[in-house]
Amino acid sequence: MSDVALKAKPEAAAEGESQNLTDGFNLIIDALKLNGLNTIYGVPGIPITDFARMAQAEGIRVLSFRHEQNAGYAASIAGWLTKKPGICLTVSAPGFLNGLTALAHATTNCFPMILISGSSEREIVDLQQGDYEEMDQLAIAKPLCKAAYRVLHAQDIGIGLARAIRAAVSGRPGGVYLDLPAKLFGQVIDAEAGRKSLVKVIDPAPAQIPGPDAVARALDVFKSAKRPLIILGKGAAYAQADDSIRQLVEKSGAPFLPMSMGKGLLPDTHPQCAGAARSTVLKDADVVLLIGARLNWLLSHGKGKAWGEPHSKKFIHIDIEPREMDSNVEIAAPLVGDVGSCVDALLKGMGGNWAKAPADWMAAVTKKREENVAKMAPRLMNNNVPMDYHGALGVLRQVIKERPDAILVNEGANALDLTRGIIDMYSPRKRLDVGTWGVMGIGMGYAIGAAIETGKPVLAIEGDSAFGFSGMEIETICRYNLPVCVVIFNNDGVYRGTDLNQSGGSDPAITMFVKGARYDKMIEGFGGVGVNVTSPDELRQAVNAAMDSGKPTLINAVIDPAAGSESGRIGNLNPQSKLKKK
Ligand code: OXT
Ligand code: ADP
Ligand code: MG
Repeated sequence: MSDVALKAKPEAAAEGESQNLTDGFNLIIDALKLNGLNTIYGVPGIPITDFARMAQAEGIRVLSFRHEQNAGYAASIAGWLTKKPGICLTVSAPGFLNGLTALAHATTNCFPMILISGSSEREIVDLQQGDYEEMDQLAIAKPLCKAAYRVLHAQDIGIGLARAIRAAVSGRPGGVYLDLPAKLFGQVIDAEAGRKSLVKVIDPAPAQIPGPDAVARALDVFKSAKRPLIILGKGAAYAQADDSIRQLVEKSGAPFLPMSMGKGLLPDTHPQCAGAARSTVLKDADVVLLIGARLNWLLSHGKGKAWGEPHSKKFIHIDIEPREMDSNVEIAAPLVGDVGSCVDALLKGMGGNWAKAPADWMAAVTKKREENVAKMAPRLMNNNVPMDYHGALGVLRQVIKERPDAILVNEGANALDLTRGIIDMYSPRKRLDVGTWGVMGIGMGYAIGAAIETGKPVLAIEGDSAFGFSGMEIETICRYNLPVCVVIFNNDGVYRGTDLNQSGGSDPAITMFVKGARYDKMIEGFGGVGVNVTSPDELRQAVNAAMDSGKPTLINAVIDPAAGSESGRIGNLNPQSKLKKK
């Protein structure tokens, strides 16, 4: 921690009072650094510009974005990757609101993040007298995050940040809002009192050990399985209990199904991986062990046709949040605790003589998996022009195979669903995507956050629509010279580029973009490398060059506008009118 001695001269010192003073600016910086929070993602402006300048001067890495939402997504993924809250800094009202979507996204996805926003004069805001950017930000943030706090006095900054950190990372992680009114920054207090007021948070996310009865119950149910299945969610990846999870899976001999951001916890090429036999394992398993994955829409709520109902499946559920149990279906063996402690307790209980899952079950899963892989294989080898998704992804799959440490960011509809299925992941926390809400717009923020936090090369595979939500941040990528290669699957629109305006009028159809757009030209304007490719061979060359050079690159990959389908793999969620068309 830097000394809380004066860095910028607070006002009172000029008036000849004590020289040993500090102020809100310095205390916030010192509190962040004391807790190892050394990176801020944000957008400057009133009232936080000087704060951000001083933070940079004091050695905090401050990344300036073009829009707060993207800074917020960067902070949210930084939290997931590091288990420390990612920090997003915004100005008041509009900047705060721009950051709020990302805060809600962090909360929904259980990523630890703190949105710190400057705010206007409390007295004027509360009397609604029309201050500059007047808004009751605390009240608005509350329903969208785990906790929301406001600090009014400089001596409370240390406690305020400590509360925010604990709320973000303890128990189920999530988003926290910290409201800092403009007046707070300039408040001056005695430097020694200020130093003493800071809090270094000890053990911010304490282990949550499962009860012995719950462990014994879970083992009983698991042992009774004839067709066990282990589902690995993004909570399992977040926990960073990678070795224990691998041991549990291998000891059990059961097939495992990785959720999208759980991919790579064990390699997708592992003999027990059931990613390519998804329908079969969900339908036929008799005991399902969920590790850090919720039975939400992405798992058909644990019921219905996808789960082979009527059935007599039993669920064992590991989650840190007790209220997640029985949220959608009855959980036979709830195991409440942190993933690392729960998995270690199961491993201990399994001992050295645990009988592996019946061989005929694993054989049935392997058969289905091999059939699906074989069906897909020829499609991935094509060198067609115009390119289809499979031809392009066949190339990108090889790029990741050769660089298993690279981070893959992915959003879109077809561009998302086909990438998830086709590109194998080999190592944990390398696949970052739209998450629980299916949000378009995470792309460039995630790419920047991942490059900054991990120092690894990033490949972002983006639908052309998805990219548009955060596209301006390619300037940010160029400005910080980050090793990010963006591949835009350009099929002229949302889902497809072939829609017609059903009125017959001259406006384009609602899902259509400018035909033949050249996104590669955008990055050239900022000094990055832009490439236009029309075949898988050209794509291979361009991506390899980008990943090898580490230069900010944007590849416009021209995809057949007719290749996609409505909403990718989730077209069934679109409501349709049963009435006849007019
Ligand atoms: O077992 P079976 O036989 O069933 O086979 C399965 C697997 O076993 C098999 N498989 C494999 N086979 C062979 N080899 C391998 N390696 C392999 N791996 C798997 O393949 C099948 C399918 O497997 P999968 O995918 O795992 O299974 P399934 O059944 O699909 O899984 C179900 C789900 C629900 C878990 C899965 O589909 C999933 O995770 N889906 C996530 C979907 C999602 O979140 N989508 C994003 C939102 S869509 C929409 O909302 C969009 N918007 C609106 C919008 C949004 N979202 N946000 C905001 C802020 N504003 C607006 C917009 C604007 S998308 C969108 C833009 C789209 O246009 P773009 O231009 O960006 O993109 P393009 O579509 O490319 O044009
Ligand atoms: P996915 O979308 O991959 O299925 P979800 O976001 O639905 O994953 O579920 C993640 C779950 O993981 C959440 O219910 C969350 O409470 C839980 N979780 C997060 N961190 C931990 C942890 N360290 N230990 C146990 N559970 C955790
Ligand atoms: Mg598209």
